[in-house]
Amino acid sequence: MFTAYPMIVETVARAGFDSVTLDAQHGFATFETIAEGVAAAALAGKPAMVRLPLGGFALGARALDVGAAGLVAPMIDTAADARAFVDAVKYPPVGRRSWGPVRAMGLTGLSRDAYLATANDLTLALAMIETETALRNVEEILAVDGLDGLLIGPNDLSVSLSAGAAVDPAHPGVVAALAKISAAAKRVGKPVAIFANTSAFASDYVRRGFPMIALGPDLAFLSAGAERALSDVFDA
Ligand code: 3PY
Ligand code: MG
Repeated sequence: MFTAYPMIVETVARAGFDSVTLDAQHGFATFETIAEGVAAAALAGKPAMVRLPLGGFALGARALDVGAAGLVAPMIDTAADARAFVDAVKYPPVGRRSWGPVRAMGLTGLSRDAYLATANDLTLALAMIETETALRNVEEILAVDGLDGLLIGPNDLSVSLSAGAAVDPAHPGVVAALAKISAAAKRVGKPVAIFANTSAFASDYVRRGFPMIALGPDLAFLSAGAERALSDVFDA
C-alpha cells in the first residue's frame, strides 16, 4: 500500500485480502505509520507485511518489533545482500536481530520465551528478485539460511532486462524469468510471491501457480473506483 493512513489500511484489509503490505520503499510508510498500520490491519484480523526502503534492514527489525508479520526487502542482488537482511531480522542462531518486541508480544499474546522461540518461524523474510544480477544469483540467494522466500518485482526486472528501455511486466525476458525463479525455489522448498500491477496480471500469476500475489497499489484501487463511480453517473 502506498498510503499508510490507518483507516485506508483497515479498509483494504477488510476487502478480503489475506494480508496487506505497507510500502516504505516507494510508498509513504514510515516507522510511525507502520506501527499504526499494523494495528489497523490487526483490527481487521489481517497480518501486515512491510516493504523496506533500499537496505533499510534496521527499519525491518523495528517493524517486526511493532508487530509486522513479515518483511519484503527490495533489490536483493546477491547472497551477501540476503545474508545482511536475514542477520537484521532473525534472532540467533539464524541471525542477529536485537531483542525488543514489546508491541509484537502484545499483538500476538505470546510470552517473552514463546515469542523468542517462535518469532523466526512466525515472521516472513522475503527477498525481492528484480534485477538481471539477482536472476543470475537466484540459487545462491535462495540458499541463504533464514531467508523464507522470494518476491518477484516484474517492473524493475523488466527495466533491468531491457537495459532501461521499458517498464513492461509482460517483457519476454520477465516471463522466462518467472519459470526460472519458480523452479529454483521449488528445488529448495521456498515459496515465491510476485507483485501484480493489475488484476489481469494477478489472474495470470494465479494460473502460473504463484502461492502469494501482491496486487496493487491501493492508489490504483482508489482511482479505478473513482473513475467507475463517475462513469456510472454519466456514461450509463
Ligand atoms: C516491481 O515490480 O519492481 C516492484 O517493486 C513492485 O512493487
Ligand atoms: Mg521494484
